[in-house]
Amino acid sequence: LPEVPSARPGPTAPVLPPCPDSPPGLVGRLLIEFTSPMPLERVQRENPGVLLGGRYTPPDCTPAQTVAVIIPFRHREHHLRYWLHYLHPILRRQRLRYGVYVINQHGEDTFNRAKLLNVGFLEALKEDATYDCFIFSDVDLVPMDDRNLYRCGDQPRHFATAMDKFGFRLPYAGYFGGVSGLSKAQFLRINGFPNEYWGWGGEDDDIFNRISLTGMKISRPDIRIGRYRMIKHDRDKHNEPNPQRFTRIQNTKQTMKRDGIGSVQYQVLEVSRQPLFTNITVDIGRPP
Ligand code: UDH
Repeated sequence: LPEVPSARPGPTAPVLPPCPDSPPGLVGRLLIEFTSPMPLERVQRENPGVLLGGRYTPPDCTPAQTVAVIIPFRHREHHLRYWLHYLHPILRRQRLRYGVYVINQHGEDTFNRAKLLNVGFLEALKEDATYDCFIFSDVDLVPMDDRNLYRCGDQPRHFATAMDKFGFRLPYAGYFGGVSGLSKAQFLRINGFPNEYWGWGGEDDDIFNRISLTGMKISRPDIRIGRYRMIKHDRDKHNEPNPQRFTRIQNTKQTMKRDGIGSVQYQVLEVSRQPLFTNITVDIGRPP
């Protein structure tokens, strides 16, 4: 029989071993504080291995997943600098192949966190179709332990299980806010996130409902590992508590079929590749 030619990489492309399940070199508990100023130049200097647009690939192993980290954003430059300062080294130690996407809501209309996250999912995939894991993180949340691995698993994951502002425990059993992660397949299975939560609150509970209604179960790190520091801030302008949230979360079962990743409408105004992240400025419209 003729020998079947195998696709061998050339001598310049060494085959790296798979990245280990438990990365060596993690440090565990971390000291996180937000007092000293954090110039972006310093963060850039400290992260020379991060490529334009906030992309990183481990030099010494082949990761099982490609992770898009999606941050909903408007007017929080100061928080973003701390986030980048703390997270890039953590994600690097976790041996992730990843990219960071800041989804910046254009204009001053009411903020819409979940819709921005939908935009992030689609736009990250447009840039790199190999993303198969999506981590959605608020800009003001920094993990206090690098054993809290930013990866996807066989169920949707909630990472922020023990935030300082909630006394280092879950505020309620169904809490899915702050930092969460879904594989591409899990995200599509729930039709993504709702687009109709304008203003603060409820969208994370709607996402929790979507997950339960499709028969999935949330996975979480132990509260000793899932600890987070939140950067203290006042309520933002144009993100007032949404009075509709209580009735909306009663109706997820009906609304999730028509409202989600399949129906999101927006217009990208600018994509800019910064040294430590990709900024996507987007017009997502305004509440009806
Ligand atoms: N976000 C922005 N800009 C905004 C509003 C929200 O970037 O104007 C993003 C940001 O990633 C933030 C996330 O959306 O982390 C969640 O919004 P939030 O931080 O306002 O929500 P949280 O529940 O705080 O953390 C609510 C207001 C608390 C006021 C407390 C006063 N002591």
